[in-house]
Amino acid sequence: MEHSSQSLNPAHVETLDFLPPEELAAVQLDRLRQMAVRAYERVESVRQRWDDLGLDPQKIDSLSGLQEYPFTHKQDLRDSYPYGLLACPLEDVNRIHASSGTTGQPIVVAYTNRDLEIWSMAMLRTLRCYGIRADDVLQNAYGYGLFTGGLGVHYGAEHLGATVVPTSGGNTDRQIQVMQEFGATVICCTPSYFLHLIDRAEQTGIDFRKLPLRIGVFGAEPWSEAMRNRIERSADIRAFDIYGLSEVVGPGVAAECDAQDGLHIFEDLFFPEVIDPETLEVLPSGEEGELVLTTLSKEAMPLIRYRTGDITAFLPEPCRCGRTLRRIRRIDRRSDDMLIIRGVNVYPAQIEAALLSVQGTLPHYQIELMRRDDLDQVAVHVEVASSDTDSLHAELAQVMKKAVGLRVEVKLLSPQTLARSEGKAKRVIDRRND
Ligand code: DLL
Repeated sequence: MEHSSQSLNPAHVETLDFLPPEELAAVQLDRLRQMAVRAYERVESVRQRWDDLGLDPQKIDSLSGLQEYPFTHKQDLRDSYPYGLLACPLEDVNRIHASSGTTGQPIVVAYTNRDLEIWSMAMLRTLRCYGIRADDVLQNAYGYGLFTGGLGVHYGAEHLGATVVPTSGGNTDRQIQVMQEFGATVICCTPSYFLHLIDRAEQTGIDFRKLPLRIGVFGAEPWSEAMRNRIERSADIRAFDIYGLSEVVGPGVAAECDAQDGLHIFEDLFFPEVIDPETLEVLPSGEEGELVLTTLSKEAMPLIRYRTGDITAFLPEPCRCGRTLRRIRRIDRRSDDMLIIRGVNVYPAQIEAALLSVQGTLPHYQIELMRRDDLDQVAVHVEVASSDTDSLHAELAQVMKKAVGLRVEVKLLSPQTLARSEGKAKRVIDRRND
């Protein structure tokens, strides 16, 4: 079967996860050239830029040839808001999603009908990676709307044949009620929202471990291995990581498999590179850098060498699940996440790992940055279950100093003190310019 029709056939699409590497590379090269030519011919700003650099996409004859092409940045999407990067007439666009981002400056992403079908197939492959089946009842608590999480997961799950319960985000008590009454076996939401669901359920005397729930599909924000352990234990489920970003498609770019050891990238659809964010050189497998993605099938808004800002590395070993798709390490931070405190580089992920390594802490925390006497200070607010707060406080202060290399003020809170999020958690509050 032709690879292009395979991409759209639910019965065959999974074979793309297992292609021999040479065959995959041939599919990628063919699609890359077509994609680049499409962008060049149809997007004015792309053509101008490539003409200035003397680049002719017809001449791309190897995957490494892509390295001559300039990167696309988030700012390019903002500057072209809303329709400047479309590679098809608006009447061929079947759906729009948008993300407001942390800065509030919006970006828009567009899909033709074929783009939507391919996205559904990418999501179907994602859900199969986790072992989700047609007889599962899948509660989708990712937000429906301009955010890609809700509808992205929804159509993949419908194509899989699962029973979809489209709760969207929020309305926590109702989520729990639906989960119980409909017998959900799969829950999809951000990891932080799932922790909130667990908490709320406990308060009302409901134990997730006693429900039929067996799989969680968690992503859209960074989470750690320590967080996974806590989640899996408190709900007696397997918690899988799902990665994606609106600019490129939404969820369904990369997914963990049964091995829970890195995420397979759907490389026939998204060509990945890992670059050094300073020198911009492409890094060899195993080295940590910024993930750069090129869409290989998108009609409405092809993106060439999009700098995601997400930090990861390729895992060089083959995966024991047998998929030949390369894996990336879980994304625990972004290049713009880094906090510089009194000259020391600190990532929220380091703080989370340190906090959760101490028994008695709860996975609800917030990092506060302040300025006192012209010096940056960092305080970590964390909810704790323990009543022996004195020794816990001392232990946390010590662990934190070791992990971060700075004195961090630790503030212990009673359970349920911090505001909960229904989508992406806000972990850092910066009051340095207040
Ligand atoms: O968050 C798409 C999505 C929806 C992914 C549902 C997974 C599940 P955006 O709102 O555009 O899209 O945010 C994309 O979120 O560049 C990462 O920084 C972060 N992110 C997404 N998934 C993960 C993950 C959706 N599994 C941005 N781990 C990305 C860590 C993640 N960070």
